[in-house]
Amino acid sequence: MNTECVAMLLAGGQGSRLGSLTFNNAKPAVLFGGKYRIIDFPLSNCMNSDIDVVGVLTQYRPYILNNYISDGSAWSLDKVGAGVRILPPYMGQKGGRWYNGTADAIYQNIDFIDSFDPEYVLILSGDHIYKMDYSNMVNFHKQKSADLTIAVMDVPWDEAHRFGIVNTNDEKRILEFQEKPPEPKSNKASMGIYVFTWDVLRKALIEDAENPDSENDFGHNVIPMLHEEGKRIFAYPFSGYWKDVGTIQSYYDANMDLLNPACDFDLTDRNFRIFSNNTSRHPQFIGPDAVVKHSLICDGCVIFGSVENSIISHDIIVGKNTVLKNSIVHTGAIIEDGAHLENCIVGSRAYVKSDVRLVAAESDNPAEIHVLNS
Ligand code: ADQ
Ligand code: ADP
Repeated sequence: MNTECVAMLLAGGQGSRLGSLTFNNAKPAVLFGGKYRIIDFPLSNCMNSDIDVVGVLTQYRPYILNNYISDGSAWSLDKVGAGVRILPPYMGQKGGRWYNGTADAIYQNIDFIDSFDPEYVLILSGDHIYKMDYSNMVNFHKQKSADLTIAVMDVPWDEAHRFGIVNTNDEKRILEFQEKPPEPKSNKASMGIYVFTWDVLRKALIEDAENPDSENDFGHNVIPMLHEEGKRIFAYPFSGYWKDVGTIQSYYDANMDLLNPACDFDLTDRNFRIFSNNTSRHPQFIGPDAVVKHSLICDGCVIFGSVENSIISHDIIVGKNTVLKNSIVHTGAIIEDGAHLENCIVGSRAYVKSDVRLVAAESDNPAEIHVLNS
């Protein structure tokens, strides 16, 4: 069992920018690419990186997420004494409280991490779509004798203000770190993926918790504090596909990337598979007059109409003479005969009546992607 590095997956943010997709569901449990949920990506990455212990920090509407993670076997995270553990906020002898910032969520679970006596702790987010072998990042951290390693990648300059921004020297040591600066000095962005030497992080979390002025957030507080203390902080460059799907627009775009042949995000790579925990369903049924083009269609669907450039999750009924184009449909939705949807996201169990015609403009404006929910 590998306990040299323990992963902690931050899955507790409310995800309010995903609107109705997170009304009754935590962001990491939102469906993605038809058969997946967002959390499949970090969990599968852990599996592909030989990480055996993953703590999942939840607090916002965790029911579907808990149910979905189950015993972790879908991602081979079910070894005796290790595996995936859901860590909600809890009551102790001194009382209990909700997690404040991201650093507080880890602080409240120091005992959990200590019980594995790890050398390193990997901090992950539950809202990123990417494939990464974390063992390469841990090796980089060791080679640099780092206290903290932050995965970074170049982002478009006009988006840089949404991220933690770093400046490095030739050895990739971080000389400057600014969390979401209004006027970024570089476009090298933190991906919110950190490898910490546990001793260093443990002390930093305690110090941060004792500071009444801190918001207990990694980006705003803990990383700047370690930087000021002169700790060895390095940037691990990542160049593959990575998308933070925190907004409806980025969520829609990342889904559509799966249908874009020019996009280099490949879910068919057998050497780096993404796993999901799906129940068994009947094979999809494509009716006699159905037209299905350039789409992902999952099990349990019954399709009579026309589906083009769309992602259709499980257990969906698409009636006769319907048109579904450039759209994403979540589990259990029913689209009645004759409905017409273009550039839409249809939420789980939505019922779209036959007279519905929603054709959102193909534009970069998220407001124009309709989200229908039940
Ligand atoms: P943000 O994405 O803005 O920036 P944040 O909103 O704090 O960071 O969320 C990080 C993750 O932690 C999310 O998965 C969220 O759901 C979860 N989370 C938030 N609060 C939590 C809590 N109290 N308990 C448990 N989980 C919680 C961060 C970095 C930036 C970096 C971007 C990259 O701060 O520097 O550029 O990620 O996306
Ligand atoms: P899958 O079976 O592919 O994992 P589902 O969407 O069918 O995905 O749901 C997974 C689990 O979450 C099921 O047990 C289901 O009953 C539950 N679930 C899904 N959506 C809701 C919801 N809106 N409210 C309560 N439970 C839900």
